[in-house]
Amino acid sequence: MMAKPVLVIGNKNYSSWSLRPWLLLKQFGIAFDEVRIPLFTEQMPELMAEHTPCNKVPVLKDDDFAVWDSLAICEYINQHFLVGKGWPEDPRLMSLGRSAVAEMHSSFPDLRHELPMNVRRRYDGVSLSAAAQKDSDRIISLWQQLLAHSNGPWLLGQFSIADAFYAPVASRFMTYNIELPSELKAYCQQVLALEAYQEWLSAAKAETEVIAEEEVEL
Ligand SMILES: N[C@@H](CCC(=O)N[C@@H](CS)C(=O)NCC(=O)O)C(=O)O
Repeated sequence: MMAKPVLVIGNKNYSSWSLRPWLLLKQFGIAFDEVRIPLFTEQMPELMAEHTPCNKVPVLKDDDFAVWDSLAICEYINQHFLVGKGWPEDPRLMSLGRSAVAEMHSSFPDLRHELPMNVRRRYDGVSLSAAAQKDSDRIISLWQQLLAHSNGPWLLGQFSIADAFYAPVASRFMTYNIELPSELKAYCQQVLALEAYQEWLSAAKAETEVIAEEEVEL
């Protein structure tokens, strides 16, 4: 029997990068083991060195082969475990999805900085800087474009890598109660209602670590 892949992740409450491949594997019913490494602790470098020289989660281990970086991992999962089902078949829809995922990977620094993922908390009355508001507005128009093109209910029609990639944003929008057009609020609620997301949330609630820099004080 082939060994299950192993996903090395960080704290479920805070690690937005880890959530992406974890959700993709769960949504597609791929069996895997997970190793959780507490972020920003003294033991993290030593624990990580066992898996990769890159001191960052997530990392996917397939036998003794390691892939790091959430985007590379999702593409590896797509090729090796999902026979391409991580993307829609329609080439244009797939390219739109790839553009959206690349944009998520390389953009929105102000939103990420001001609204760290914190799945177990709920805030009211957060005010965004102009730069973070611009990031948020861009994500809103991007989601609207994808949903209009695909007809939903997921960003590219069926659940895909794009939804896994934007799940941490959906989580942030809900955590910080960000005002959204009604159809996008419904999209975020749909992400949070996934059984897999609920499993992640329960585990996050059971975690005891608090990373002060990731906790927004109003
Ligand atoms: N671009 C990387 C970013 C990974 C990343 O920054 N991971 C954070 C946790 S969410 C981390 O491991 N930080 C530890 C550190 O920087 O020492 C990816 O997509 O996987």
